[in-house]
Amino acid sequence: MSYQKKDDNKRSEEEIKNDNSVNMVDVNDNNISDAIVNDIENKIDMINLSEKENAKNAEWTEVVNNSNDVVDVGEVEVIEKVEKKTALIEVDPRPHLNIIFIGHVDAGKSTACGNILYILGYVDDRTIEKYEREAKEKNRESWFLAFIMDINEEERQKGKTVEVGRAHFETQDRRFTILDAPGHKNFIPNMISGAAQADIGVLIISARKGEFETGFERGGQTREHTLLARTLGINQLIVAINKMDDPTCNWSESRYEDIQKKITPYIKSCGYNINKDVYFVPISGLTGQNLAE
Ligand SMILES: Nc1nc2c(ncn2[C@@H]2O[C@H](COP(=O)(O)OP(=O)(O)OP(=O)(O)O)[C@@H](O)[C@H]2O)c(=O)[nH]1
Ligand SMILES: [Mg+2]
Repeated sequence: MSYQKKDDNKRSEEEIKNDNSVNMVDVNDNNISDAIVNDIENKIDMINLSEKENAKNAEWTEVVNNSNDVVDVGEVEVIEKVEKKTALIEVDPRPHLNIIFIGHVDAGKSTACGNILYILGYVDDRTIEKYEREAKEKNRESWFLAFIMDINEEERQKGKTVEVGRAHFETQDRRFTILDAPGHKNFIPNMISGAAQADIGVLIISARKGEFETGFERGGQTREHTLLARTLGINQLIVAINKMDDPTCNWSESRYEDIQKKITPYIKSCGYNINKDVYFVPISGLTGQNLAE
């Protein structure tokens, strides 16, 4: 590109000095005019370059949008993870509830939890038969359903839950996680950590002769667990009066009512509204009556 000084040679120096359109540069100075020309040329080149880059970027975006092949592996993984997460949220919109089973040692919490899973079809017959054999070998025949929840050797050997057991089940419109707390007073810290995660509590009380009395009236864990549950934010309580099949009570209405009458004032004193937040039910965790409903 060249710069033409047209007709300037015909004008007097005075004229040229007074001409504002050319005053900004000394038109006689070839070096300066060349610098300006170069500068303009550079600017044009830069504009062309950025236009080219923009076009290239647009092309690239189009390719990325149309094909996964050009996205690197790391990006693909991130996209897949996000898609999976979104899919999970979309696939299962049912609400989820954590239910904790609490109560005095040997009240039948693990048996009830295990039997719920069995009744709902989460445990097959072969596994149950295996647990029956194992329980027999350990002289704990009646504990075979508890073995569904009590999975470590120490728990099975002693017939006592130590760690909070966890299991999942679902119904048509809800998903549940059951938490099986230990009843023994030595494991209260574990019970607390389980109860702190729970939305609803199931207080299991044994109706067997002597067991209700030990668990409630003689300093058992029934009271402590109820108070802890309330303190830890469990606002709804199902009180399941268990072992109703046992020969010492044999589904006796008077035994059920007697236990209900004795325990109600204590539950109230923990802060529960008996009519609104508490639901009583007679059950047998072992035979499964009133369990899954
Ligand atoms: N007859 C009868 N026995 C039951 C019932 N539920 C539990 N048992 C028995 O009670 C004993 C203790 O049962 P578990 O389920 O281990 O009791 P738990 O409340 O989990 O005990 P911890 O975990 O030690 O607090 C076992 O021998 C069970 O067979 C029941 O509904 N009827
Ligand atoms: Mg247990």
